[in-house]
Amino acid sequence: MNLLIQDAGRYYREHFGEPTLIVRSPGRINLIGEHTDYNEGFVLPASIDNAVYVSIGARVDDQIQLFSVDYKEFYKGSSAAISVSLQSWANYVLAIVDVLQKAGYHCGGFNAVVRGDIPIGAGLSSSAAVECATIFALNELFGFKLDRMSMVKMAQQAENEFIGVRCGIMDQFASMFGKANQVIELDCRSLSYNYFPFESAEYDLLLINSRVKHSLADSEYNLRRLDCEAGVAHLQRFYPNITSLRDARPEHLQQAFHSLDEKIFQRCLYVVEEITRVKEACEDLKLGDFITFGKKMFSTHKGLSELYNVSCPELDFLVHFAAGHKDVIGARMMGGGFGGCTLNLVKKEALADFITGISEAYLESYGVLPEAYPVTIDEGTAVVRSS
Ligand code: GAF
Repeated sequence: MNLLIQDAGRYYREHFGEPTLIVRSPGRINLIGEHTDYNEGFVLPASIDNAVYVSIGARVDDQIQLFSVDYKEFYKGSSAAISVSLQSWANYVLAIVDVLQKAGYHCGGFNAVVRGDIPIGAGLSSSAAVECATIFALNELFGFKLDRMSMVKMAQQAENEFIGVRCGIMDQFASMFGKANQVIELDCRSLSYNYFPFESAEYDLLLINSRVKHSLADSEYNLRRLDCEAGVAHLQRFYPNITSLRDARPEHLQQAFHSLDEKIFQRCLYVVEEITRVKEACEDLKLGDFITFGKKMFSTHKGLSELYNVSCPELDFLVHFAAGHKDVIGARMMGGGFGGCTLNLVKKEALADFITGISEAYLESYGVLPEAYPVTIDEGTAVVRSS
């Protein structure tokens, strides 16, 4: 059995007795479509084999008692009085209890143990995984009968309101709806989606962790959202039918540009171009045209770095190195930005050589050895053990 499931069960037994169930929720990658989700665009995520495990059981009182195996810390509080904790890891569980209760789903007391192997701050959505595991586990434990999409929306709301990050829906959606070996093309406006296999005999996906820890709660993420909203408000003066950047074309931006702030224009241009790029990139992948797809990854990085300004020197260095390697056909920063991982599309037989080369170069420039994780696309949120 998976060692992390064992840990989640073992620590639960040590502190609380026998758990009722253990839920697994994965982290995610996103092949293309960055900062498009909250602009009602398209994204192409997939759930991965790194995950969070939550073992859980009900209590007779209204207490919430949590133990984090990774932080080696307890949290104790009452489900009747949820407030933000100084223990940041616990807040992702509390955020879910808060959103459930505000929606009328009463949570009794419960014990839970949290264990995971998603690198924190690496842009792989460890926080969304904790939220999804918690809401899935509480839904089972207290019989709320919520469907997956409702849980995704509530987990996003928990992140927006309790944690204070105005994230889009992608991360919680990917963690909840992922399928082994499948990527998900999600329309963030209609929330319609379809799966298709990511299959290549020639290329592998590889994550390189810059080990620069990003924090989405840092105001920059929320500021980008405000910039997009300012752009839409401005465009609406010329084009009343534009309700989000999904509706805008580069020509609209050019037309409105004479009176639009340069920075806002650049932010909007990136988003508008990226939304189109995702649609085209999905077609490339469906046709098995990895070379064209890879070129789009580089274009996305350029836009994120130069127009949307969410990269950092370390991520730019990693992408630049990848671009100069003959067996890497695509690379870009991934996720919210300001640190975390790059995603690389690399010839299978060149993986080892690329990892050695990029590690040595990065170490020499930044004094830090980056981490390399070959990507395995795995199942989304599920109960992995019940009593
Ligand atoms: C973070 C957010 F949580 C997502 O909603 C998404 O906006 C992403 O950054 C950028 O594409 O992961």
